[in-house]
Amino acid sequence: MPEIRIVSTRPFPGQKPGTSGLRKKVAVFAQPHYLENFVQAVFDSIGDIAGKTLVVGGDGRYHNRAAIQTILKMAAANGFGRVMVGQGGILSTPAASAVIRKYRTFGGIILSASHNPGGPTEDFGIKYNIPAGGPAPEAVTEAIHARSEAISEYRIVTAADLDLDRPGEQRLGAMTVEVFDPVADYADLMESLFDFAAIRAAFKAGFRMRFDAMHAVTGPYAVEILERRLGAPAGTVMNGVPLEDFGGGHPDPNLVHAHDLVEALSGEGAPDFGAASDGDGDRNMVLGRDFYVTPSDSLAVLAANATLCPGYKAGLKGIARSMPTSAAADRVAEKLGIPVFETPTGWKFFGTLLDAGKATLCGEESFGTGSDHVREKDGLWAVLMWLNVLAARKQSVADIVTAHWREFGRNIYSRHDYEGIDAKAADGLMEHLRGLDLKGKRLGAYGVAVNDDFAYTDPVDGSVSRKQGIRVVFDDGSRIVYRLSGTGTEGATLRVYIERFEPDPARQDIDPQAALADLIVIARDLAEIEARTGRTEPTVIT
Ligand code: G16
Repeated sequence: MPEIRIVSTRPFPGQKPGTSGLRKKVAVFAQPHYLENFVQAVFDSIGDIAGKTLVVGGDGRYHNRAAIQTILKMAAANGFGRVMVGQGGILSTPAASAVIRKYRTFGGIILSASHNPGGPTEDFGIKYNIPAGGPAPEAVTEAIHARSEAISEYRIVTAADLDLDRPGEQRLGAMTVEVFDPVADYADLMESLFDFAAIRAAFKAGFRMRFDAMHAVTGPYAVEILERRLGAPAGTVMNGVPLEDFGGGHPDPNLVHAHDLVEALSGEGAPDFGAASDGDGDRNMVLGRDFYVTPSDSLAVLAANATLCPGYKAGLKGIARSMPTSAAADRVAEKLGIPVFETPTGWKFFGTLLDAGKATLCGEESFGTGSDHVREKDGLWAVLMWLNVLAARKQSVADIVTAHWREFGRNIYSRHDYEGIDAKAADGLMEHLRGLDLKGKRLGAYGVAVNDDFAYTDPVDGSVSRKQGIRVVFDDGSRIVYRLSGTGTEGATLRVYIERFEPDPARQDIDPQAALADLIVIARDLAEIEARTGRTEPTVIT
């Protein structure tokens, strides 16, 4: 039996999970006791773990394997009965959620900093997902944080590292470690939801796509599902080999960072469909030939077409979207006669709605779409749902989205990010906005109908979350929303979300930056962005 060591430690300040877990630079995580303290705080906060099963895996970024070895040794010392580890330490976030649920485990630990870059000088992250498969709700993350501030010791066994590449069972003291295929269960789940025969037939008939895995975790999943099970030609998956530094790129599927894909999808002769996913496989970006689908529109289009997919034939119970996400999905919900829920940013807020059967589809403007099949957003799921819809409707992406606007109207939408700004300046800017009282006032051509800091009461468990973003909603339904990102590791990122509804088909085919120009100026002036941050332009526009 390996020896269980009880190691004295002292709290590290700031082990507070953000929008999705604890994200810091690798050097922070790699310092002695840092990861150990956080993992012990998790184990101390989640109830009786004796003999239970835990799922562990990550997006394969630098430090993934070292962190997994530590977590395994701590899990054994803390009394877990079994740990299921994705082979090679790999497990996409949605696949982890699927496995946690399928095998009725006591939750899982996912190692990822999502779309943030990886490598020795870049980012790392860790989060605990509950037995339902979703990110821990705020009550749990707050308990973990509180525990991390009071911690004085952690438990770990002294043992040799385990072989994470050899499938099957190994022993670590009284605990069993099972190394399993990270792709198979997930691929089976996808096959149960979508019309693989129709998609296969479309590929056979010449339909072409590119999937950019961005050298992140979805490579092996996409090759198995798209190229092997659906018969797409080899080479459909680009950048399919997961690398510890994602090939030096940002594994962030947006128009800036997935530029290879954007290029591949432009011009005559380009493929019919393009998609990309992020570091840990939960985000997605969808493109047609020379056509970008905003995540907000993607949610609305998928909701309107969901019954074309076998897994959603019975219809949707409801739709949930985060507050800054455009109201495009609300118009679909209205037509379908189903409820729509507006939650704070963060997938964790969808969990109670999905568990209670109140919502079937969820989406966020931050390139997140998903359903009640797991409790995380799911990049490849969204890609497959689009493929199913395209195979069933036999129209182009552009035609489907344009027809959607004609039917429902278009919520013209854009997000402007100011990345890496001074944290104090960012806080000052938000405080300035909080101090404004704009209701009833006029800004340019717009009268202000609502001006508040968004607060949310969960309709299932009654929990309240405040300070979730400053809203300026105008009489005609146009909006400006401001929030600070909760996922960055350097300085602060200000996000400004701008939206206007356009019911007139003759005015819908327009560049969003042009259509929103007056609101963009109002948004910059109101927040005094240039004076407070020194920035004249956003770093990323999506
Ligand atoms: C995480 C959360 C999402 C959230 C996103 C953006 O995504 O899971 O629910 O919308 O962060 O958060 P922020 O605007 O605070 O940066 P991911 O893909 O980073 O895990």
